[in-house]
Amino acid sequence: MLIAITREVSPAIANCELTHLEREPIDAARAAAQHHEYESCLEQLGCQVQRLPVEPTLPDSVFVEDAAIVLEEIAVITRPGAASRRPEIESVARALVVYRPLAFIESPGTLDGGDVLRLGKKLFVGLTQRTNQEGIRQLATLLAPFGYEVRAISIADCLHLKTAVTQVADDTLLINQDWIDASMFTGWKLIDVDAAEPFAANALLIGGAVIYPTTFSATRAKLERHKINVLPVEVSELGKAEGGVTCCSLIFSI
Ligand code: CIR
Repeated sequence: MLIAITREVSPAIANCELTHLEREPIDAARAAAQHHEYESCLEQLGCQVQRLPVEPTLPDSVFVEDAAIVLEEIAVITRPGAASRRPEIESVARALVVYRPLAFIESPGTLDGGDVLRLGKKLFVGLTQRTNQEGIRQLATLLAPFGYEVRAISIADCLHLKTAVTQVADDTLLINQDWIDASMFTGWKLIDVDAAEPFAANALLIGGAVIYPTTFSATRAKLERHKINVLPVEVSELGKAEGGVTCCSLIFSI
C-alpha cells in the first residue's frame, strides 16, 4: 500500500520563501482548493493520503517533501536550508516514525528533500542554496549501510535539483538541460522541457502515471507524445510559492 503524507496549506503561505520568483499575491483559499485537487489525484493513483494538521505560522509547510527522504529501510529527517522552514520537520518526523526508523541531518549540514532525486539505489543530490556539502556527506554516510550511492550535483540557477529533473517513466527523465548537466544520466531516455516552459521539469511519477501541472501545456503535449500517462492538476497558486507537484507529498509503501 502507498502512503502519501501531505499537509494542509498554511494560511500564511503568502509569506513563503522565494528565491527565483518575484513575490505575487497568493490566494490562500485557492491554494488550499488546488491542494485538495492534488490530494484527489494522489488518491486516484492509489495513495492513502495522510494529511498533517495545518501549521498556521509556517508559510511553506505544505511542501512536506523538503522535510524528509523516505526509503524502504529508513527515513532521513532533513535540516532544511531555509531557517524559517526548520520547525516543519518536527511534525513530519512524528508522522514518519510510525513507519520507518528515523535518522537526522545535523547542523551544520543542510538538506532539502527537493534536492534529492532517487533513481533505484542511486540518489542524485543537488548542491544548492538549500543543500550543502556537509548535508550530502551526512546523507551518504547514513545510507551507505543500505547500499545507496549518493552523488552530488551542483545546481546554480534554480531552487532544487527536482526543479530541473524528475523521473516520468521507468526509463525516462524529464529535464531542463539549461539548469542541469545531463551527462550523468547516461542510460536514461531524456525528454526536454519545452523551451518556453523552463519550470516544467517537476513531475510526480506514481505507478504508471504522472501528476503534472496544467500550466505547462507544451511540455505536457510532449510527454503525451512519448506515451506518458499524464494526470493534470491545477497548482498555479502553489507555483507562486515556488512549489511544484513533487514538493507537496512524501510517498512511500508500507
Ligand atoms: C521554499 O522556497 O522553500 C518554498 N517556497 C518552495 C519549496 C518547494 N519545494 C520543493 O520544490 N521541493
